[in-house]
Amino acid sequence: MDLKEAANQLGVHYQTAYQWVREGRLHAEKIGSTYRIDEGDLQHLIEERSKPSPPPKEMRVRDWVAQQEKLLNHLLVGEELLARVQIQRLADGKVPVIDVCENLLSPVLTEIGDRWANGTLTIAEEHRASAIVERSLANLMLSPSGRPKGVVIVATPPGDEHSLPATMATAALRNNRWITHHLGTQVPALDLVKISKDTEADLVVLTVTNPDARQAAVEVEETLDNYNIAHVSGGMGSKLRDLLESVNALAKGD
Ligand code: B12
Repeated sequence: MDLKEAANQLGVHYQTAYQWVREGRLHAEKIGSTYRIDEGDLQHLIEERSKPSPPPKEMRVRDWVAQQEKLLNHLLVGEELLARVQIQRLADGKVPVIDVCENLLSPVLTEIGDRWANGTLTIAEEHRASAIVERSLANLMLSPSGRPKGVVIVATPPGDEHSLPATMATAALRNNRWITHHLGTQVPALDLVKISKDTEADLVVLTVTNPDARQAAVEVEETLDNYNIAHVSGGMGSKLRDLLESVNALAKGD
């Protein structure tokens, strides 16, 4: 058969089939200006393509600083695709979400914050970088299969617009098999109470990054206490490992 027919049977564009011939992936004989493909060779390639692709190899990151420099460079110039591919590779390589957050994203965001604070980065550049990180995190938010440990609510208190740390907390919790209702930022205390009751949540996690929101956080905590709702708060520099330790202790009934 000719290459056009072979491409049809493979379900690919003619140009793709031609590329495969050039790469030696599809054996073809050139007769004059046309290519002839043997039926057996075509079937062989169709079978090869129908096999499931092997699972991605597990990855161990040896040099987090190099990863940080690479991501920072992508973020500083707004290279969203490269940043997302970098983060996705780590996720595909089964690098723990906590490590991606604490060894890569947090240090890079801290550097971006420092550059903003000392005037070497504009607000626009900072916003662009954090928005890319926010979108990259979406792919880390999935839960593995297995019996859930319980239900958790994650939010920031009124006055705290820093959604990224709360998103990271959610990613860590979900990866740890907690059903996690991610409410984003600035949730009023009584609404937190209501949703905690509605979802029969075991715990509320408050993420407080803006120091000016600390008083509001205390007020939210007091309200949750009044309704006997368990809660735990963490701020800038708090570790996700400590968060998981607190919630996992709850699952064990400590
Ligand atoms: C991005 C950013 C913003 C973005 C947020 C966008 C978004 N979608 O999140 C925007 C532009 C909205 C913003 C606004 C402001 N920001 Co800002 N921001 C940042 C920046 C660069 C990154 C924040 C971040 O995500 N950090 C990385 C996090 C993930 O690191 P982390 O704190 O270690 O987080 C861990 C813990 O939180 C833990 N965790 C989460 N939940 C829980 C729960 C528990 C129980 C535990 C144990 C752990 C835990 O998990 C995280 C991952 O490891 C920081 C820089 C920095 N150093 O962080 C400044 C920074 C936090 N911002 C700062 C400031 C000043 C502001 C503004 C006041 C600026 C202004 N004048 O308007 C406003 C405040 C707005 C408000 N009302 O909240 C300052 C705060 C200074 C201070 N005194 O501490 C910082 C430090 C910048 C700086 N170097 O000066 N900001």
